[in-house]
Amino acid sequence: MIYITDFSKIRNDFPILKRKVNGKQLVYLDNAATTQKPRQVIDRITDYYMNHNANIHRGIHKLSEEATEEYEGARERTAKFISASAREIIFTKNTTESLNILAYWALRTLGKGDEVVVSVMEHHSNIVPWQMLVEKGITLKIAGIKKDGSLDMDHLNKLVTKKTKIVSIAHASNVLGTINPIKEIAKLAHDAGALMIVDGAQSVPHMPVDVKNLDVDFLAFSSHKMLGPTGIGVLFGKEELLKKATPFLRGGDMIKEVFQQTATWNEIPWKFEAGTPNIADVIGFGAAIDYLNKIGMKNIREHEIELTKYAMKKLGAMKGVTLHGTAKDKGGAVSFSIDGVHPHDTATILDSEGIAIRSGHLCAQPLMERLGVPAVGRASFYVYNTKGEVDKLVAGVEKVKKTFKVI
Ligand code: C6P
Repeated sequence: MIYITDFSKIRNDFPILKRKVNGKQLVYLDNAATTQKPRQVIDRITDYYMNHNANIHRGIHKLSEEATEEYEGARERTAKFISASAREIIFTKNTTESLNILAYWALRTLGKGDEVVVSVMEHHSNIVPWQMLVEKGITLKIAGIKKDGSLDMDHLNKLVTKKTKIVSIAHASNVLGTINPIKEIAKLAHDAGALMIVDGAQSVPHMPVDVKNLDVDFLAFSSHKMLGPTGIGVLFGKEELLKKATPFLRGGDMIKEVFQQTATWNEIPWKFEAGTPNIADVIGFGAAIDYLNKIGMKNIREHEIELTKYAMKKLGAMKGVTLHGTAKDKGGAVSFSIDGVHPHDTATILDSEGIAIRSGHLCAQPLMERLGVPAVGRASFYVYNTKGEVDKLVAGVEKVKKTFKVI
């Protein structure tokens, strides 16, 4: 187990962190968008293509057996990571696809008079798919937030009724950083007879997440936000629900028997994985999970709390800088505005200093409207970031203020 004091050593595992951008040492603070990859993940993918490449579940030959074993091994590790069983883990393309699979299932099963509840802090991936249901006469209700960016639980309580069939909420906001009380919300949903879906894109990479303890029905997250490759998402679903659900994608590998007009489905989870999957990147994702487990998710959470507190204290003390999202329970995303400066200008000046942040609506336009801003700047942290990098960010923001004469 690596302890918090060893976090500086982690940087050596990430080749990209050595590079320069605009002549300056790269300071990568766009981890909520995607994280960098350690050598261990890159090497695992290379090893797969160099030594084991074959299609899975199909061939009675050594390479196919090895590829299948590695692919299913990654599923086992993913399951353990969130305290689920391997049968409950479906590999998808990303969080967005995972949530769309659920929305398509809801489209087939829900009808007029049914209701779905989300919150105003959702990423577009947890709003736009549910809007498909509105066309069918299903009501989409949006829970509000409080001034500090925490979820308005009183409002949510009022919105969830016997008509509610689905409550779908982000575990952590990609803009505000707010960590929502999912266990409490799941109880609220279940008491009303609704399913609890969680967008875990910004929580699973950053803290221990236990689906059994939270008692959630579905959980979606992405490999690329937790040191793994792009192109891999996860959809966890409780076994009994996955057995009942109709597969959205159909074709090879997801069937048991095919007749001329009908077909029967494979067992879960393979029923939901039609066609040849992204084998190499699932295996790479397995390596990312091994890497995170070595550090320990509790340690990662502690490290990010420390960096976030430090960044919020420093940025929050700067005149003309407004922080968006100051809830007590917060992940490592710090969004801010500088008076009279468009966030794209902020990001451009920071980039000239080698500092990568994200700016824009961050795929959360309803939230921007609620905050009364068109866009924000966002710094987001991960395992390899340091307090020294936060100091560079603060110096960069100072430069932005000077450039735009913000006093
Ligand atoms: N947020 C960000 O910069 P995908 O793109 O499918 O892997 O993840 C979508 C998604 C869903 N929910 C939340 C809370 C998210 O933060 C994201 C991705 C990135 O904030 C890219 S827009």
